[in-house]
Amino acid sequence: MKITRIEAIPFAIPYRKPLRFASGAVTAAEHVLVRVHTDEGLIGTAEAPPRPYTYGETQASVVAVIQQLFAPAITGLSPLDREAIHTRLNQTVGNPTAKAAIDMAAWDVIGQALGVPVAQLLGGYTDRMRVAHMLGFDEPAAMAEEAQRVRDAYGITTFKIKVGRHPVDLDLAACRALRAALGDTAELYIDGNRGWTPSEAARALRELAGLGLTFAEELCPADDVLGRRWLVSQATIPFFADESASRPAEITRELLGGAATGISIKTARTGFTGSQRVLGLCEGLGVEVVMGNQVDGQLGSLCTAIFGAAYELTSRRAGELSNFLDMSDDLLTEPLQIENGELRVREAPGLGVEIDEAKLARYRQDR
Ligand code: MUC
Ligand code: MG
Repeated sequence: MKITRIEAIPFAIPYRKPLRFASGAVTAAEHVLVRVHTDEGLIGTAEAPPRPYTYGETQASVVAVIQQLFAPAITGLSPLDREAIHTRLNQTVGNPTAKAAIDMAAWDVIGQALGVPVAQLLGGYTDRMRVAHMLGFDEPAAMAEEAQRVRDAYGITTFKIKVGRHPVDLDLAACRALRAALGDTAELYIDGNRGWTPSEAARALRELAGLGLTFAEELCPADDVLGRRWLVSQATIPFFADESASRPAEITRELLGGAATGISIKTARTGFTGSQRVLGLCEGLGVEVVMGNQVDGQLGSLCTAIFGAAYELTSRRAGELSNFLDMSDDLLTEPLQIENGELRVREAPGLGVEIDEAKLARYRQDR
């Protein structure tokens, strides 16, 4: 079986409620649908969510790099030749979500060809993940109200609170409001998207010490090299690296340098193949992981759940799988369902998804 062509289709679906965080905001899912076609007629599908403020990619750059560089580089290879595919893709630096979408679409083809769901091909640990919901910037009372609504509607009891604002006290008030509204049994953690200085972050962690937060993520930039080590050395909860450490070498540097004690794995940027390497590295180093969300749509969220469900280590924590709930629509014929705080992977071969062509025609940006 050979790859014959790769489609990169830009589409835009508005969010009902924009997600705001310290490094940016998402008001519409301006993503790219990637389709890997083969000479056997199988088509693999995945989505790339460009995040200019995180990786420098845009919707137009994802389409261009796939059309101009990646498709010509890997056409003619078998989807099974993942090492050859990645060696060729990595001749171009950067462009993580474009590479990841091609990787996951190739795995979709492999699963379909073998008649096996990708979660089983990857590891087959379980068939579901617990879901964590991400709360973007808002007034403390509104954030608490949203969390209660999501808990009551979907059974979700783990929440990631976006912080990194100024004044810092606004975020501290939001964290306290959430704990008061949700009670002691809810699991809460914070993500600063590099918004604070190390000293602001240190003060925030001290003030939040009694709140029972599970961990903190990217409170200050990794480029504050000594400041971040100073912060992590005094933190009494794990400090997770997300956007500062996505490639294995970056992860090794941050962990061994004392600038992080846990790692967020995002299939949106490392696909399945790269995420396997990241997971193995974290396992070998004895480091905790969380399945993170790149503000993915349903297809991307399902990919996160598929990888997370495949392994024991990634299944320990709730995965960030619910951003799609705020989108006004999506492309899958069969929408994802979150029930009792869990998202199940599918039993069909590959990723188990079908694209609604009428919706794609409506939301695509290139016609
Ligand atoms: C996250 O965990 O940081 C927001 C920006 C981004 O790149 O990912 C999201 C969520
Ligand atoms: Mg993050």
